[in-house]
Amino acid sequence: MTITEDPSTGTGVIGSRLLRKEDPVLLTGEAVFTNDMKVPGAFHLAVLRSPYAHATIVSIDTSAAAEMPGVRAVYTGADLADLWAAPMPCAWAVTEDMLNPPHHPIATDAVNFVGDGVAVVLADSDAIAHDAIDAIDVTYDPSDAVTDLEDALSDRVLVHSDLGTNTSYTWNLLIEETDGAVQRAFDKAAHTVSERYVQQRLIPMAMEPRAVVAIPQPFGGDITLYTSTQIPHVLKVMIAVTLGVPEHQLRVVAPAVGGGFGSKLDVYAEELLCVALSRKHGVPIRWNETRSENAVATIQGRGQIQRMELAADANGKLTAMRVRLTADMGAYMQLITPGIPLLGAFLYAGVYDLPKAYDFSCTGVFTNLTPTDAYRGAGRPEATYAIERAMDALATEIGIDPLELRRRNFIQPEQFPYEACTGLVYDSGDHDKAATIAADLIDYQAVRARQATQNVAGSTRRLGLGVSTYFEMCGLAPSRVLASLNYSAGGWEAATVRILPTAKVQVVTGTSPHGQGHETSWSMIVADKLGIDPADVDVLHSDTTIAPLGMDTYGSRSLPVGGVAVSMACDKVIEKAKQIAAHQMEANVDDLEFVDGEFRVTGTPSKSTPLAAIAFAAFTAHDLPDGLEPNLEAQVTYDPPNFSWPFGTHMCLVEVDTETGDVDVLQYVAVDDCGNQVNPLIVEGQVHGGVIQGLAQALYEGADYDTDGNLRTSTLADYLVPAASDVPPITLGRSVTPSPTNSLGVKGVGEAGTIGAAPAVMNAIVDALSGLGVRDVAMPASPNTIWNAVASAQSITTPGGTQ
Ligand code: MCN
Repeated sequence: MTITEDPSTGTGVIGSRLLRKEDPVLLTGEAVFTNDMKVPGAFHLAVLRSPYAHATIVSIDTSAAAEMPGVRAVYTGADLADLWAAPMPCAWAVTEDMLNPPHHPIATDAVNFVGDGVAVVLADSDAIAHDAIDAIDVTYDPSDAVTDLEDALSDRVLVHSDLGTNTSYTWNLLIEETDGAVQRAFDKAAHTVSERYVQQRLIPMAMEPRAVVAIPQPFGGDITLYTSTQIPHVLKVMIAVTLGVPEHQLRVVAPAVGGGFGSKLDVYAEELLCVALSRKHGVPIRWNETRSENAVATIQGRGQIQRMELAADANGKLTAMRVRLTADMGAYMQLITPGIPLLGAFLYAGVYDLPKAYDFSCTGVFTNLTPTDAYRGAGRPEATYAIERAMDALATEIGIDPLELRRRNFIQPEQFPYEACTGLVYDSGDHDKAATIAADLIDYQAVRARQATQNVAGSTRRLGLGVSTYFEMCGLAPSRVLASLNYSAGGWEAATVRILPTAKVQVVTGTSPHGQGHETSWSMIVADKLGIDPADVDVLHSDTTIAPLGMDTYGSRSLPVGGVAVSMACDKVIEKAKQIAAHQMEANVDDLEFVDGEFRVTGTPSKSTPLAAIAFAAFTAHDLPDGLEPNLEAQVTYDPPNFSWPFGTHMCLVEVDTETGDVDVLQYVAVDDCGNQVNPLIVEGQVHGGVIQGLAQALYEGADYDTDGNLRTSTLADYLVPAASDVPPITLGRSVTPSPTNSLGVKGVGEAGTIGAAPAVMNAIVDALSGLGVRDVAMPASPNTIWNAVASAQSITTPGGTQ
């Protein structure tokens, strides 16, 4: 495996493959998830959910439910109307005229998707609450449901009739210089392709469904919310706004969280219900989501139709790009629903040197389906899919190898920092290097030769090699850029480093890990900086009282923003310790250096004081410089100057059985460049997980709805999350191009695998079948879909007719 050296700093803890310190508690089952909490006296909440995708609520009779033993209260939406100070929050009004109908935790007059909340029960146990739900009698007046995106655009049936349209917004990215340039380039192009891709809806299916416990304090109105969330800090602010609860009386805690993948980057009805009802009743309220409930009541991801046009000159050099996107919002806007396509808008040009001839437009439409929102990659896997599939289509059109076409278009290393066609500046990259490592690992030329002998006329097992390259925009994000996109929060992150009297260290971080290993990574950064053992560092997080400042975890932001903040806080605390050391050593501050955990007089290494002695001196405060506060603690709030720009090349080798439609993934190669790696073991784990999620979109997963808006894949028997046995051999290579934007030289990696994988797999499948005339295969590429694609291309008559 070709691996370039890991540049590391300090003692070399950074860059080492330290086992994750958070794992023992998870592996032994000792970790406490929200639903594990024992809360005496709690009422259990259950939500009655609409069985119709689109209906008017005619009447609700709760009397039978209310009389059941153990039932404490039953509420309809109308009963609860006074509890809401504002509608459910959407933090991203992407245009000024974006339509966003008010949405409350429980519906009042109409339901707009299967799973929409209609009434709630509070009872002494979950079982009683669920039984009581069944005893509520609701009369609905159902109407046609809008379940198809293109049908939604036609406004044939309106999801929210008072809006007069299903279109919420249209957002364009056509910068001034490109005006006219796009059409001129298409007019002059030697080659063009025009493609249509469908990003099926995906169900995030985190291993732990959502769970909530709200506990009011006995006096004074304070309340603590325990919830399986990625965003305790954002949630606290949003609850304060939506419920009118004074923010200083709210504490939000995310205990152990069993994955989120973006789906727990949201403000959910049940969180608001538990807080509001625990205040109303003065008792703890808890709610636990069932697996099938999770499939409809937690957001879904993707759900886009992409139209992608490329123009190229005779050499295949890209000259212009036009993207038209229709994005499925679902029935309502959740926290950042409308912004997801914008996160992709900046990446359709991928890793390619596209002139300023880029025209992007997206339209967000309502449907009678579960709301969509962030799902691993959020907009960026979709963008990468479109450009990488279209590059293969262009290669076919021109008649050259897809990797060669990519090479002709790569942004070259000397072009960085590179101002992209979108106006954003990519800080660094070396795409040819990543592609070359991947090609070596998969033995690209040998595979092409194998294909030539295997994919001959009559062959029913055909080899396909798929390439996908990507640039990712992560580390979200500079606050000013977020402001320019109308996003209503900042992109900074906070960290405190506190050296305790015995030289053990506490780190307080505003990130909120839920599987990414921040406790280990942040300990390694601190250990490296302070010259101590990572075991001597404790990382405190995910509790807004312990860590009051933070912007939480999503968008692969935690290391390039939060981890960098930790590193900066170390620098700051060292500076303070240096003042104490200089005072005690009777030296000039400027003459001291901090090396291997001790302060030394530069040039006189024998004259030194260990950090531990300074830590104790700060505690006793017996002999500190005048005016210096007696603590060794530093806080940093870091707003990054740019996004973080990881990149990479993935390649996939498949064998497709044309008689059964079965796909065998023979080899998968991922080369992801995320700059310096704090912990390669964690990075590899993140890439593995991401690749499998991307591969799952390509081969297995898809939220399947009937035309009435019923989800047909609401259990794990129907929704095909890959099992360990479905995971192909994955070979990882890496290149290391340190980020010049931050002091650690790091870029995020949490979504990279997902971004690279789906196009690599689908390009491989289409490559395998291209000799049979297949140009595209829809995701998920199930055996049935593949068989039909082959049959259709070959015009075979099947028992069901011509397919
Ligand atoms: N890392 C590193 N060196 C790098 C980059 C990252 O050592 N150059 C390490 C970091 O120190 C951190 C981990 O990799 O321990 C991920 O860091 P980062 O890329 O900053 O991503 P975040 O921590 O912000 O995680 C968010 C990302 C996203 S957006 C989704 S979605 C996702 C993902 O992480 N959801 C996950 N990975 C997940 N992993 C698990 N187990 N569960 C989820 O829900």
